[in-house]
Amino acid sequence: MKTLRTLCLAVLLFLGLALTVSAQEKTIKVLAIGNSFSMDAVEQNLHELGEADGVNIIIGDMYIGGCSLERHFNNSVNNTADYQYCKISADGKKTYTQNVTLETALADEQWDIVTFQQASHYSGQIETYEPYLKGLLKYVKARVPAGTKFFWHQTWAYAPNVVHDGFANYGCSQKTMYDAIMKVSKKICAKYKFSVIPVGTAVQNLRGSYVEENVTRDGFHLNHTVGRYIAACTWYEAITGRTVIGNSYVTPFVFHDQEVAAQACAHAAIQNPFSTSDLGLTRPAPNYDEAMVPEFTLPDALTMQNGEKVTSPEQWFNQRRPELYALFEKEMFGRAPGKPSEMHFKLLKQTPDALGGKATFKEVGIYFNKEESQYIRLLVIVPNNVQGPVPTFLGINFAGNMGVTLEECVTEPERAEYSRFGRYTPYVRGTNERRWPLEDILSRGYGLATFSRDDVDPDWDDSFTNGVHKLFYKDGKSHPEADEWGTIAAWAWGMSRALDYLQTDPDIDATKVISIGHSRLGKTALWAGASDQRFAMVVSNDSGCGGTAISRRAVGETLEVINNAFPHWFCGNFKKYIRNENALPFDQHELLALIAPRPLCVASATEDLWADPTGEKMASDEAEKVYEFLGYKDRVDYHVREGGHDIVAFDWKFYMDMADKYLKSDQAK
Ligand code: GTR
Repeated sequence: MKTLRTLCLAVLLFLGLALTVSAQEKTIKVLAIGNSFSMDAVEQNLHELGEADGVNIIIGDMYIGGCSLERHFNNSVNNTADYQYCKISADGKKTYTQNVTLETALADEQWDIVTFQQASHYSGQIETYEPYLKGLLKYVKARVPAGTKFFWHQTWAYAPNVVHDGFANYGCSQKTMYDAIMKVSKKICAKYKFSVIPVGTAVQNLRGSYVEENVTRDGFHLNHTVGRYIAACTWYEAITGRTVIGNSYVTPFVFHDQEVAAQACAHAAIQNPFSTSDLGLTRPAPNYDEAMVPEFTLPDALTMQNGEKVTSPEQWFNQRRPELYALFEKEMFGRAPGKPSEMHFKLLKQTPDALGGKATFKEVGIYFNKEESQYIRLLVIVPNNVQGPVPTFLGINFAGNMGVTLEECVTEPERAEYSRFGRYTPYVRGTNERRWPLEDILSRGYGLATFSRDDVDPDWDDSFTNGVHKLFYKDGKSHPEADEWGTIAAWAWGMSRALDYLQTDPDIDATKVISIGHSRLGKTALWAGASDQRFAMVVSNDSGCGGTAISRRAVGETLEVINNAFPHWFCGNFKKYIRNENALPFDQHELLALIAPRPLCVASATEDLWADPTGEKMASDEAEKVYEFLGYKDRVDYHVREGGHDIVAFDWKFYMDMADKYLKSDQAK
C-alpha cells in the first residue's frame, strides 16, 4: 500500500513539474461572485499559495450568505448594494467593505478572471440556473476588459449527517448530490465555455482518502483547516495552471499528512474535474502480528526527563508526576482553561419517581456563559432507597441522555437544539441502554451522572468552531494553538464542570465520583482523572490507541490512523508523532500512572483487536509498578471480556466491585 501511495505521488509530482516548467510568473487578478462557499475558497490560503510559488494573486470576493444566481442577477439588474466585498491586495492585505454593488467591484480592478457559482443546495438543479446565469454573464461581460476569462466554481456535496434543508433536494445522499453537481457543472462549462474550478471533485477525492469526512465544519461549509486549504489548492491550480504539489506554503493547523492528501486530491481534480480519482491515499492496513511489532524501549515512568531515578513517593508527587502531566498536556491532549467565571447551574427537570419509583432523575443545565449559549445538560440519576449522598459514576455518553435509558422522562432535544451541534444523528431513546445497566448500578447503591459529548464539543473536525473552544479564544485567535486543547481535553474539561456541579448536589457524595468512559470516552475518562484529582476512581473501558494501549506497539489503530481519522481529538503537537512513536517523551502506561494512587480499572475485549488488548494489558501492568512503588497494591484492576468493542453489564460488575472495595470503605482516602 505504501509503495502504491509513493508511486501515485511520484506520478502526480511529475505531472505537476511538467506544468510548472511552462508557467510564467505574473500577477493574476480574480474576482469571485459568490457566497460563503467562495469565502471558504478564496479569502485565505490562495494568495499565500501564490506567494510561496512566485505568483501574485489579487483577490476580490463578492459575498452574500447563501446567494443564488437568481439573487446575483437581480442585484445586477437593480444595482443593489448588498455585498460584502473582501479584497486581498498585492501585498496580501485583506480588507472588507460592506454594501458594495457588483458594478463597483467589477470596476475596482482590471480583472483577469471572474468566477460564477450557484448556491450549493441548487448547484445540482439545472432548472435553477436560467435565465439568471445568462443575464449575469452578459452584465459582467459589459463591464470587464475584453480578455477577461470566466470560470465556474464547482461547489461540493454535503456531509451525510448535515443539518441543511437543501440536502433533501438530493434525497439526503452525498453521492446523489455530488453526481448532480457534476452533471450540471459539466453542462454549464460546455455551454458557456467556462473553465472549471473543480472544488467539488477535489473535496470528494479527499473524502475518499485517509482524511475521510473531516472536511466540513458544519456539514456544508469547509472547515478552517484542510477543507479551506484544499479549496484554495484547487483554485490555485485552476487559475494559474501551476501545480500545487510541493507548494511550500504551510497553513496553520493543517498537518503534513493532510497537506499531502489535499495537494494530491486538488491536483487530480484538475486533471479529472467531473469525476473522482482513486489516488490510493487510503489508511495503511493495521498490523495484528506480534512478529511485526517494532522494537522499542518503553520510557520508564520512574525516571525523570533528566535521567534521574525517582527514589521516593514525595519525588513522584512533587516532581515526576507534574513533569509527566505537563508533557501529556503539551504534547498530546492540549492545555484546557479552568472553570469559566460565568458558569452557573439550573435544575431543568426533576422526576422523583422514575423507574417505577426506584430512582430520582434530574436534568441540570451547566451553563458556561451568561448568555447560556453553551451548556451541558447533565442527567443525574440517584437511587431512592438509599439514605444520604451516594458515590456516583460520571461518564459521557455517545447517543444522548435519552440513549442511556428507555425511561420516558428523559428530555428529547428539539431539532433547534441539535442544530447548535451542526451535523447530527438524531438520538434514539434507549439505543445504548445495554451500556448503562441502570438497575444494577442503582441497586448496588450508586448514582449515575451522564451527558452528551455534543454538549461540549461535537465529534468531528469542525476546526473548533462549534464547541466550547470559541468561548475562550483571546487576542483575535480562532483556533487553539498547537499545545492547546483538542476535543478529548474539552470533553475531559466538561467532566470536571459536571463534577463542579455534583459537588453542589446534596444527593451525591462528591468525594466518591468515578470517572468512567468507553472507547474514545475511555481515553477521555483517563485524561479527566489525570487532570482533575477530585475524581476518586477512574474506569477506562476498551480505550485503545491514545487511551490505555501502548503507542509504540503500533498494533491495530496507530497514531497515524487516529490523527488522520480524528484530527480534532488531540492537540496539534501530537501530530509530530505520526509514524514517529519513538520520539514520544512518554507512553500510555504513564498516563495511567498519573491516576495513582486512586483505584483504576482497565478493560479490554478479546475481539477488540483494533484497541490492542495486549498493549492495554502491558500499560496497566507497567502502571501498577508505579502504584506499588508508591505503596499501593491491587489498585489497578485489569480484565478482558470475551467479545467485541463494547461496555456491558459484565464490565460494570468489575467496576462496581472495585468501587465497593475502595470507595465504600475508607481506604481511598
Ligand atoms: C474508533 C476509533 C477508536 C475508538 C472508537 C470509539 O473508530 O478508531 O480510537 O475510540 O472509535 O470511540 O468507539
